[in-house]
Amino acid sequence: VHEFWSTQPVPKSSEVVVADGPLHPPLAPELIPKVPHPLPSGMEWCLVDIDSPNEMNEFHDLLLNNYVEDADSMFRFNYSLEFLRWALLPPGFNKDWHVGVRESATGKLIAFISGIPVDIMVRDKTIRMAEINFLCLHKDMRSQRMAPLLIKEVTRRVHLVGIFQAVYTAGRLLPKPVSTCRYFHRSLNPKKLMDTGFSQKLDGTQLAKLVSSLRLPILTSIPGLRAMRKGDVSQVRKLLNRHLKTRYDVLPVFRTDAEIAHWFLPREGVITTYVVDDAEAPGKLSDFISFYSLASSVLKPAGVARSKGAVRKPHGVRPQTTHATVNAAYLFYYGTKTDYGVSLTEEEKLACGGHKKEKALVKEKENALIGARLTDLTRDALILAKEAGFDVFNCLDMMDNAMFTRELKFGPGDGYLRFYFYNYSSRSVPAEKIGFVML
Ligand code: EN5
Repeated sequence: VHEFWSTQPVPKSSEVVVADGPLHPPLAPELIPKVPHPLPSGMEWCLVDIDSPNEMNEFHDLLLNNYVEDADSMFRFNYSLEFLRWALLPPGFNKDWHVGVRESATGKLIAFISGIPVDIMVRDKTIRMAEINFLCLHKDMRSQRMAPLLIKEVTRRVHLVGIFQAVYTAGRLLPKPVSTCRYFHRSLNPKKLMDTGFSQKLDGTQLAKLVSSLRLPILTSIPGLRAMRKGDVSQVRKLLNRHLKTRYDVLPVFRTDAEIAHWFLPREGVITTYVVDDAEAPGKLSDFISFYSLASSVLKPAGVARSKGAVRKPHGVRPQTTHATVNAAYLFYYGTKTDYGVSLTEEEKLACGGHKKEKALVKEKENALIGARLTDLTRDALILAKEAGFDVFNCLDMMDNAMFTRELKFGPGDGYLRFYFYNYSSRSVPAEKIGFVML
């Protein structure tokens, strides 16, 4: 069934993985081709120079018209130019991993795939990987078996620097996910979400009820919450690495302050990070939370007639304003120290009667504290996102997110995100143990 994937080092769909490890060992240099895989005639490989405004416009355009859509083709991701620069130029990036395909006759960019380097910890092992993203084929080039060529070519370029594992995500089911996460959405602008078909149609009374149930405080609640700045970088690094390592089974390792500065220092319209600067110890951070900005183009506004007379407006419903995009904030990483030094009272210890039970009770207390803190942090993030004009706040059921989604009125979406490794077979990981966010 999988003409391509059955030839690749990934687990079969039917397989139940019981031990972790590479599917093949590192390749000897002489086994790695030194020149690109051939393309069908009339097409050629190119690099997309992320620093070239012209080439970036071409790349942006390709994604704008041809990248990922929801299952009903109502929305398409609309990554901004500044976002793409942020995503593709982290410290240690490799320009050879920004791979394009052009039509020889016209020079038109018709396909793209990218990788960036990342250290991923899978349970107790840390593995240097390529993080593959933005695989995109022009709609006119679909079903020509081009995606396998792009994947093989980026794989070759990753092999050339001595990296033999990769991580990627897709909405689709391929062989074989290490984890499946579901999208959750929290409306900030219910009227616009309804008008664009992002959320369910409601009548006036129902909408009024919904709007009032979704009302948020005007002001954030956590004392000392402020935008992250340069001087916070090394504390955020420690807070984040420790949070990820203590809570999850699959996580990135942030090795340098430069990486943290890149991924977290606020960039207008791209990434927002807030830290909690403790009032009792000014300058000592206790928590942080971040979200990135990713709009979706509205492809088929719900209830708006596209051609004259095609749809009759229901009686009493005024013509709807059309919206070109839905502006979404996506939860990125967070970290908190609230669980530091949780211990049991003498009373609790006595009631436990056993080391194992004591450990379980400590975990339980930590979870309760973390859950309450993350709820407060994320509620403040919702307030900030609404204030900044976002229409919806999205997250997955990964990390500790299930601890606050219900209370903060997130609801499940119709989309899933599956996590995959290339040349690494891993036992499956429950969504709440995934600590790695892909853009
Ligand atoms: C590259 N790394 O399906 C791969 N989005 O739920 C990326 N649904 O927005 C792959 N269909 O549920 C990404 N509204 C895969 C995801 C592709 C995009 C996608 C889904 C995620 C989505 C929306 C719109 C559905 C439109 C019809 C959705 C319901 C919102 C409602 C708000 C209030 C609370 C309940 C849910």
